[in-house]
Amino acid sequence: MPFPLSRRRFLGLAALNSAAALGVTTISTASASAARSPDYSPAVVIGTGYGAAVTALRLGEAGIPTLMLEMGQLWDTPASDGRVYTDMLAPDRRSMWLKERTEMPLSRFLWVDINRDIERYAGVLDRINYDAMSVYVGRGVGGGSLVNGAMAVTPRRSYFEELLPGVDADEMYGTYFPRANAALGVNHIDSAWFETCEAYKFARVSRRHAHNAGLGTTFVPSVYDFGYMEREEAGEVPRSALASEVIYGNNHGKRSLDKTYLPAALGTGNVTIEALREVRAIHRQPGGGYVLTVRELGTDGTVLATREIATRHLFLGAGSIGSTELLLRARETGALSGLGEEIGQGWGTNGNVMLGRANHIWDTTGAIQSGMPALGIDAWDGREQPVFAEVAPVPAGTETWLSLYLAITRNSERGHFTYDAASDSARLRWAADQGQPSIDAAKTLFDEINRVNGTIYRSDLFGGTRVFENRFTYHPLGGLPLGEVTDLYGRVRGYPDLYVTDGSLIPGSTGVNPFVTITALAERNIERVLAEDLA
Ligand code: FAE
Repeated sequence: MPFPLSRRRFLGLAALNSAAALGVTTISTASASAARSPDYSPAVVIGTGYGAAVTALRLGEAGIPTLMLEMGQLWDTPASDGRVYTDMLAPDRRSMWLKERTEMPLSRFLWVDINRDIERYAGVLDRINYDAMSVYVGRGVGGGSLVNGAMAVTPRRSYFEELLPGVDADEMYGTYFPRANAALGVNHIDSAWFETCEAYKFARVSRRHAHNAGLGTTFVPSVYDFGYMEREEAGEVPRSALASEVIYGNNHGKRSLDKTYLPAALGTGNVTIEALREVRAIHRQPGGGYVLTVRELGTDGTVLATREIATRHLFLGAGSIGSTELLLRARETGALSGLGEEIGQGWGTNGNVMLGRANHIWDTTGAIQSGMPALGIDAWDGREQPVFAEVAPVPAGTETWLSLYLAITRNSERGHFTYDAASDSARLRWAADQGQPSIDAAKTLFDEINRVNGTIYRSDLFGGTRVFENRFTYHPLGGLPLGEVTDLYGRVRGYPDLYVTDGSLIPGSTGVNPFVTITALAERNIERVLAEDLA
C-alpha cells in the first residue's frame, strides 16, 4: 500500500523539519521563543504521543487553534556526527532522558553490565523507576513513536470486546482501526524477502523452533518502511534498522508520529507545538476552562522559566504515567479536588516479560539483525495461559547465539498510583509477585519450545541468574480507565472540557503491542467530542 503524502502533510513535514529555515513559528523551544508563545489557546493538548497527535490533527482540521505542549525535545537537528539519533552499540547523551548512565532493557551480556556512562541530557528514552517496576517511555515530539519497535498490531476482537465492553467493536473494527492503520502508514513485510534476507535470520530460527513445538507464528505489521529496509540491505540507502537503531530513535525508515500525524496536524495551520515544556499543574478557571502551570526546560533538565497558559478545552495525552500523574497531583493538591477515587487505578504492564534462549552452536542467528521485529509466536487463542511473543532482535553487530523474546501475556493483576507529597510525584504500587502470572505463562510456553529443541534459557542477561525479566514494561496502560475516570469517550467525569486521549484509558492490557489500539480509540473519541462538545 503506498503511503499517501498529502500536500498538507508535506507542508507540515517541512515545518517540522525546518521550522527555522522556513521562518515559521509553529514549533518553538525554550531557548527560542518564550515571548512569542500564546498565554491562551482555545485548545491545549499535553504531550505529542499517539493519543495527543490524533487529537491535535482532528482539532486542527476542525479549525480549532490548538497548542501542543511536549516536555521532550524536537528531534530534528543532526549532532556533530551528522545524525539526529544515537545507536544502541555506542550510545551517547542523546540516548536517555536526564540520566548519567544508560539503563538498557537487556542490561548484561555474559553477566557483564553493558550500560555506558553518558552526559545528563534531555535524551529520547526515559526509564521511570518505581519500587518493583520500571517503565520505559519516549520523550520528544512524537512520544513513544520515536523509540518503539514499530510493531503495529490490531488487537484480536474478542479480547478487545472483553477489555472495553462499553466501546462499540463494530465501529472500532469497521472504521477506527482502519483509519488509524492508514494514517500511521502501517505496512507489511514482503514474505519472499523475509525468507532470504540476512537481517531476519534470527526470526527464521525462532520460527523454526516454534514450529517444531507445534506453535503458530505470524508476521507483524509495522510502521517501519519495509521497502526502505530492503534498500538498506541492498546497500542503496543509509542504514537504520540494520544499523542497530531502535530504542534510542531511528535516523531513517521509521514512520514515527513526526512523519505522519504531527506534520498533518501542523499542515492544518491551526496547530502549534512547543517542545521542552513540562506541564506541572492544572487548575480550573472560575469562568470555565483551565490554567496550566508550565515549566520551560533546558536540554540539561534545568527549569529556565515557569509560566501559565490558559485554555478552554484541555486534552491529556501525556501517556499512561504522565496523564495519570497530572490528574492525581491535581486531586491531591486540591486543584481539582472533585476528581474521583478511580484516578490512578487499573494500571497494568500488558503482561510484558522478556526472556532469552541459548541456541545450539550450529544454529546461528546472524550478526546483522534488523532492529524492527517482524514476527510473533501467536499462542493466545485456546490456551489456558495465552501468550503473544514478539521475536525480538539482538542488534549486537556480532553473533550471539541468542533468541530473545518480548512476551505479552494475559495477566489480570493491576497496580495503582498514590501521590507522594514530598516529591510531588505519583508512585506506582505494583508488587513483584503481581508479575508472577506473566512469568508462569511465558515459562509454560518456552519450556515446551526448549524441550522440543533441546535448548535452555539464557541466565546471563538480566542480572544475577534471572531468566525471566518482568521488572520493566514497554507497554504501560491504564491509570485513568475509560468508563470509570472518564465517560466512554474520554471526558473526565465532573470536569467539563477536560479529556483523556492516551494509553491511560486502556485498562492495563491489550494482548498485543498497544499503539494501534491507542490511536484508534483516540480517533473514535475525538470524533464524538468534536461533534458534541466543540461544534
Ligand atoms: P506516549 O507515546 O508515551 O506520549 C506521551 C508524551 O507526553 C511523551 O512524549 C511525553 O514526553 C509527554 N509528556 C509526559 N508528561 C508530560 C508533561 N507533564 N508535560 C508535557 N509533556 C509530557 O503516550 N507499542 C507498539 O504498539 N509497538 C511496538 O513495537 C512498541 N515498542 C515499544 C518499544 C519501546 C522501547 C517502548 C518504550 C515502547 C514501545 N511500545 C510499542 C509502546 C508504545 O510506544 C506506547 O504504548 C505508546 O507510545 C503510548 O502512547 P500514548 O499516546 O499513551
